[in-house]
Amino acid sequence: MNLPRFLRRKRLSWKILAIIALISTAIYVYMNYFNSKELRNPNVYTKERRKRFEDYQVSESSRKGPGENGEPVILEREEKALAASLFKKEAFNIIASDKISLQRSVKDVRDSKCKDIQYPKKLPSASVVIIFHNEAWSPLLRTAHSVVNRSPPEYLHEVILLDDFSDRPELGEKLNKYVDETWPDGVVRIVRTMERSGLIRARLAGAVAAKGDVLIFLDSHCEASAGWLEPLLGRINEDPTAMLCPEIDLIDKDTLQYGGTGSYSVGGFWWSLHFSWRPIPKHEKERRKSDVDPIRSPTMAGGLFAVDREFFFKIGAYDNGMEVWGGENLEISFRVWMCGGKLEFIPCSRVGHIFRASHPYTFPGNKDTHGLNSMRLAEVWMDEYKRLFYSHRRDLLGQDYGDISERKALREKLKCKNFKWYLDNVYPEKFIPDENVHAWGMVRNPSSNLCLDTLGKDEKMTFDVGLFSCQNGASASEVFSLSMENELRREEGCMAYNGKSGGHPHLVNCNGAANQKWKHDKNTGTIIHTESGLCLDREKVESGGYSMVITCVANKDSQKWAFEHYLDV
Ligand code: LR7
Ligand code: MN
Repeated sequence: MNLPRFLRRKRLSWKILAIIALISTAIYVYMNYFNSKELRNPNVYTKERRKRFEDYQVSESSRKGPGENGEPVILEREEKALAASLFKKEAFNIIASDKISLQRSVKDVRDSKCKDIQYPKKLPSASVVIIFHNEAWSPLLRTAHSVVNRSPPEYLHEVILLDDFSDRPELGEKLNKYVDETWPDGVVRIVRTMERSGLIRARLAGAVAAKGDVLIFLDSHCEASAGWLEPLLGRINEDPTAMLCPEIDLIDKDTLQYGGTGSYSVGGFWWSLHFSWRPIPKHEKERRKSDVDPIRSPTMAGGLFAVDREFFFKIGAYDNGMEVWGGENLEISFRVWMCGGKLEFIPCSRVGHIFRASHPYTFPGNKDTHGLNSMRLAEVWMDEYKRLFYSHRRDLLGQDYGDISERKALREKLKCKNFKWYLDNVYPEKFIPDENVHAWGMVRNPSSNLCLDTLGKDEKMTFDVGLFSCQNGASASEVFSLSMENELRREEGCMAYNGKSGGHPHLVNCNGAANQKWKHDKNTGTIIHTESGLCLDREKVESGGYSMVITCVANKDSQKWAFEHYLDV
């Protein structure tokens, strides 16, 4: 054979090994030192970052100044006046916020058991995406600092400040300079959209730019608190199909107090497709073994969540046809459950959020973006149950919600389960006003053509139930159901009565109590309050007044009622 001379020598195998070792070392050095930004889970961080992180933890307890330890800020008289004049623009107390250090300490409000949990040393890395449109300087940067200060650097791949086309001057060059000077190692970087994208497409842009294994989205007025990151990464490490929310603590919009009262609630929704908080249901309490276990939730509030990056894209990221604000939170919640994932709240991960009084930004074209976005989600995900959304939003019928064919194709491709499955399995306690009830619809007193009506009252409050001229299905405020438990109810509120004869029934949260039970006789038309034996009556009320409960009198016109629909007799 015609091999080169050196290969014919005796110690041939040693030489080959040496060459292989040399090449591997070169590749290793190259990957780590020249190309680290491109690695998926590099776990490469500088000693300086580690030291800065440790120093912050040590110094945190001794910090002094306004708002430290999450305390409320008390303003002087002139400052108060200034804050009040700026409240309209910012929808929170910007003066108080500006007085607080961008790196303030907050109370550790976690359950003490959280500190005993051991997480694996090697965890996926996180890209934290903070989207903003014209956010005020101090809350925006306090969000970024809180993330860097309280995330072990080995797990924090990067923080992306995703600017959705802001035009406040300080968010341009000044912000670039601040970020470069504060985080010279590049752990925080700014990405800007080229046009106003709305929060949904802004998050998409952030997700596309992110390189970490896990995406964590935050609003731009948050504060991540001690140990917030590991529980999220630990759980995704166990199950990459789990989409996770931290417990959201309240940062008071007036005093900036960090109120660590994370409510341990879960997310629900109203049929009008607004998000709601609700107590953890019994079946979920029973399923969990400890207070610090993940809590399964039917929906999320929307702004603060962690998800495996690949899984996020696999299940369809977001609907990029949604504009500005609203609806994306329920869309992603329904979708993650229906398409094979799960949604959980993580009690040991706590992040504060400033709940503002209104939206401190414009809605281009003055569109009802919540309404139109919700139409898109109802059409794609809710099957026949979209009827219940439209019964609240008849005004939307016939409006142009754009093209949803891609989203429908996505649902096909992923072979997602249907909405009934979601209701039955994920949210079995959700009341469906027109299914599995004795009767539903308008509750009409035929002789007056008056109907029971909430008169548009806020149903999270207690109020007397009214009467109004029957709107023949045009108004969701006249839809009541006679449930299988013999409640006269709305979505969450039940008609209760505890006064003496002649008092008004009122709507309160359904709780199964005896004073919330009614008996309806379809033939005589009576609705009798079971506990008191008195009858629902419309006597002496004008349109817009209240219904009453008084002594029953046989065959009395003002005590006759008919439901619009009867499902059983
Ligand atoms: O056009 C816009 N572009 C943006 O980048 C409009 C907004 N934004 C940014 C904005 O700067 C902010 O950082 O998007 C973020 C969310 O906007 P907010 O803070 O005005 O929303 P919100 O807190 O009132 O509303 C909640 O519901 C929204 C529905 O679309 C979003 O999902 C928000 O993220 C969500 N916030 C939370 O879930 C925080 C916890 C609230 C609770 C309960
Ligand atoms: Mn917000």
